[in-house]
Amino acid sequence: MGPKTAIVQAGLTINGRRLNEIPKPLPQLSESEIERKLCISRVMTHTLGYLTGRLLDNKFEWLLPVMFSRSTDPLWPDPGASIEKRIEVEIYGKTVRTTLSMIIHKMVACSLAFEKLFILSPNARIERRDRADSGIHAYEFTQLDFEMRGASSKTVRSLVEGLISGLIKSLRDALRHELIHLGRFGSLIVPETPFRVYDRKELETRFGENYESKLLVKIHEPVWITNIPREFYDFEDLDRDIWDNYDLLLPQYGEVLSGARREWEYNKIFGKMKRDEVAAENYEELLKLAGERRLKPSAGAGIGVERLVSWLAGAKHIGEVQTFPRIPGAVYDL
Ligand code: ASN
Repeated sequence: MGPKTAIVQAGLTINGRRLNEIPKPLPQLSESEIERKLCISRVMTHTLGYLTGRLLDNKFEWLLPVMFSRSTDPLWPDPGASIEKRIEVEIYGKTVRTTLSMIIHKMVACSLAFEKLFILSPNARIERRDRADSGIHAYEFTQLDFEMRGASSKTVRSLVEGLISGLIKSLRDALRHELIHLGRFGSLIVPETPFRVYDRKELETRFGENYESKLLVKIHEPVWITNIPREFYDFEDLDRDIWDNYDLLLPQYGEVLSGARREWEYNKIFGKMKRDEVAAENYEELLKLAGERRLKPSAGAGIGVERLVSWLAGAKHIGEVQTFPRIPGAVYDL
């Protein structure tokens, strides 16, 4: 019996949730829990195979991720962000940050070299520990991040709709037994396309500031929310006060994707950094490229892989979808 099992039996809690209710580390799972883990893992394997396969069919280039950079996503200002700690370390005499998302790398790579690209990218976001109870936050997760030069938001949204509905169809064909075991075969239906699109301003008028949680319990299929004020890299029409960006929301499970058409002009990017008090010195290369007009218009998005699979598999907690759970506030040996 390891020390953590002893804690579970003592009935201690993390953030008000009994420790044995949050997903346990792999070595502590019972046989039937391992069986469930295996079914979820097959959904994950199929999902990764399907999505990467479809992107490759569409002539996307598959890039490998990086983990330390001088520039990473500021995740600010972002209404959904809840970062407790930002990891900065010094290597070779320079300060680098662990990847919060590869948005900056995507913009640069898409502008300079690859018209269409995707990356399965580990993101380390040290979420506030009270997020353990949300069941949808993990302090490390993987994004399927993609970007397309010259694309419109509509093109990206249609691509995503095709990917999600095709994936569900293919899962139902290939993993019937696993979906039945997970109690998801009856309820996981192929959503109709195009998905419904809501404007954030209209939702605020209808539901108030907490529009997202109110909408989540009303919907039965994935829906888009557009026009969300957030980080400098999403395109903002300053005259009309409209953001050309989007989130994809899954029923109950919440935001599974965020994306946008991007800014590419130096004055706008630099002006927005100043306005939002984002440290421009952390984005020297991006600003230099924008100044030289080498940054190109693009659009893209990132899919939270574990959240998508949580919804597909009907997971009780996102940690169930991770072989080695990364639950805010709960650090295991593995
Ligand atoms: N991946 C997102 C995007 O493409 C950015 C993020 O994760 N914050 O816009």
